[in-house]
Amino acid sequence: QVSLEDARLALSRGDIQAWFQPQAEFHNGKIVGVEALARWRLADGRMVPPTVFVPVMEAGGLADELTSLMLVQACAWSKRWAARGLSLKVSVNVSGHNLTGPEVADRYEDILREHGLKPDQVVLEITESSVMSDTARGLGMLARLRLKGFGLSVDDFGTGYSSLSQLSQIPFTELKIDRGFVSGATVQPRKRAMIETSLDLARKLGLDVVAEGVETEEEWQLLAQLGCDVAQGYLIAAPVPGEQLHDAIQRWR
Ligand code: G
Ligand code: G
Ligand code: NA
Ligand code: MN
Repeated sequence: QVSLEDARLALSRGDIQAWFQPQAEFHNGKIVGVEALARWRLADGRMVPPTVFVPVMEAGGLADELTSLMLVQACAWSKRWAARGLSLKVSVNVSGHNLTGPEVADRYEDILREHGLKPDQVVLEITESSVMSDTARGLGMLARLRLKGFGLSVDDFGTGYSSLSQLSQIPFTELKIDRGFVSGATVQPRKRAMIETSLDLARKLGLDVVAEGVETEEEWQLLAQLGCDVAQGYLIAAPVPGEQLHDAIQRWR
């Protein structure tokens, strides 16, 4: 649907932007973080979904360029929000294609330093486990990032893209419960059981728990009662461009 050349051009022209979706603490509703999500707007206004262009970029060797761009934008916005009194952690998605060697970890650290951000203000969400869970290089690079102070989150927990073996090998700080378990959990005991078991494991490993795809007040109530720490989903806000984040947060509660 999109060519590698299109993707390369879009990156260099600035047609790819980070949008941000807020994350709220269950216990008081306070917004404590955002997830950066890549958005590509074509000249005619149509959007190319990340599920289409991210794999093209990854296959074509552009994974690192995309992630660096997302980190730079996350840092830049983080500083602007801080100036407006919003102190937020920023989560950025990475995949096995990003974990190519120690020099990449050093560069991510450099990007933060250039923007005056501390690594403990940034969480890297690990998707597509396969590539890195079986390479020593990927595991080594994640360990290096963690030592530098970056948070590490296991994304889509409970789906095929994340696994218990990943959890045991990588020094994660956070677990994101996949929205497939959140949706329907109020009426399906089996989904609720999956969430309870994930929470139990996360507690024992000392991980923060983020519930993804929270869409209704009923889901919020259930997840709060079960003991999740942080919620992300349309109930709070959809992903928005950086300049709209402040307003999106104002509309929430
Ligand atoms: O934003 P949306 O829900 O459409 O995202 C669809 C998928 O694309 C999600 O799995 C999300 O993690 C992924 N995605 C969005 N932005 C990025 C990015 O910057 N890097 C990577 N690797 N994946 C991303
Ligand atoms: O795989 P990852 O968790 O990064 O995917 C995030 C994706 O989920 C983004 O594309 C985002 O737009 C989408 N998303 C965020 N909140 C909700 C929600 O409440 N419901 C649904 N269906 N999708 C959501
Ligand atoms: Na993610
Ligand atoms: Mn997810």
